[in-house]
Amino acid sequence: MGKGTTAAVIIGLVVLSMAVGGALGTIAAGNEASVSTSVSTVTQTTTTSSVNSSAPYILTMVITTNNLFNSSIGTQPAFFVSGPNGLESSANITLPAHRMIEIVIMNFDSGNATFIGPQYENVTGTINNTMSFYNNNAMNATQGPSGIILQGGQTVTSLSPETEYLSHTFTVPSLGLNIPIAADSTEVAYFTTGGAGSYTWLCESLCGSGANGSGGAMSTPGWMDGLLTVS
Ligand SMILES: [Cu+2]
Repeated sequence: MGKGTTAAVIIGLVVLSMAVGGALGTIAAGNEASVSTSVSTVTQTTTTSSVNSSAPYILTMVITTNNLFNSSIGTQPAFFVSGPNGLESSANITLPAHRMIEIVIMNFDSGNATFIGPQYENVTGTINNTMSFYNNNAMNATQGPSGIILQGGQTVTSLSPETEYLSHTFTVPSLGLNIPIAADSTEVAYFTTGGAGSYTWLCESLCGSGANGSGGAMSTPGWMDGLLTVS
């Protein structure tokens, strides 16, 4: 919107505001009450969005549980990518090459699952091999309509099945990246991408269906695995 248009909008709003005020004044006069009229103007600021390539690229992933897989398996947990159109499939995740990535994982799964091996309890492939996790920060319906519990966070190098419920992992074996995900938590980690390439990402916990938990979501792209393309 050009300046000329903005000025026209402001004038239009002023005129409209005065007209409404006048109408109110007329009604008020009939009711023998006094109404003060005010004229308000609206100013508009135009923000130019610029991409700062030195800022981290933010990948926000959301894990939800109430996803109908099919009628025989029922619901399964799934990773989604949060994007401009809401929760999008995680089957194909694209990241920029040679860039610091801030990965935010919001896990709404309260379940406990067994990791395929104890090595997946360790954070690897991130800056300092750490991540920060924030528990009990979900909007909690038991705390009343406006209840939000924030109890701080912790930067860790691993999770332990003795102290945390372990839900999932976000693992890219070819990049040495492994982020264990605690139940009901939000986690943030940073890592840098190298050159272009396509890699499998997957969850290394037995969170799917079947006798050993490796079916359903665990073997389906867009649920607990997919392709990560760096380009
Ligand atoms: Cu999983």
